[in-house]
Amino acid sequence: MASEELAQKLQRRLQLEESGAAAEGEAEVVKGTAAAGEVEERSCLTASAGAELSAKLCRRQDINEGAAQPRRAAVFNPYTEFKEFSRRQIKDMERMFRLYDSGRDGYIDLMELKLMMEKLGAPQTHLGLKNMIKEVDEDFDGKLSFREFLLIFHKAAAGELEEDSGLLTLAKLSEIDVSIEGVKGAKNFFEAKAQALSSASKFEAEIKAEQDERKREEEERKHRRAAFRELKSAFTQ
Ligand SMILES: [Ca+2]
Ligand SMILES: [Ca+2]
Repeated sequence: MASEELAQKLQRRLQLEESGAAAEGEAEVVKGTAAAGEVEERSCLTASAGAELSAKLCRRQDINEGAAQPRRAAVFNPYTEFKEFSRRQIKDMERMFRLYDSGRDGYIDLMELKLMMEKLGAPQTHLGLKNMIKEVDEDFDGKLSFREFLLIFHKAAAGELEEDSGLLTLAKLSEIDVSIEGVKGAKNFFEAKAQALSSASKFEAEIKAEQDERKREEEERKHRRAAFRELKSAFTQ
């Protein structure tokens, strides 16, 4: 049966439905709740196996008439979603994303982000890394998709990131020249990068100090335990 013929039949049935008359021999048809997406405006019938077919026919008819909405693209298109960036910038971001997605699974996970920040010269604490991901993790899977990665630069360029946040540091240390706001006194990108590096080395020093502190505490504990053992043996003798 030609699809046109089917569509005509369906159209006729829809008319019957709309005018309140029951279609002949179609008593089992249930008027469904509005179908999601492209068919809902046409009050297509859904909710039964037969209805599924009619929804398909309905869409076919729409396509024939040129009235169908294109299906929402399942593939994320960075060029249309991040119009503020040039193609070159997005290419650069993609290159950077691929470079640090060493597992090549299309995501930058916590360990990969850790390595990235180390390579950029701004190592972060475990908590710092988690917070970086959390700030752009739209789907809450604990890792960065390419879209979420672009969000970092989007937020950086829009001045939506804290001055000393890990994400802003990442954006500034990347080789990608998006005009970044919120950098006090920085005349240009390269100056911003120099500033970020100096605050990164400050941060590195802080991490080092934290580690030294932990080492010192561990030493103290050892000493105390040794002293305690000595004291105990003195009493038990
Ligand atoms: Ca990965
Ligand atoms: Ca995610």
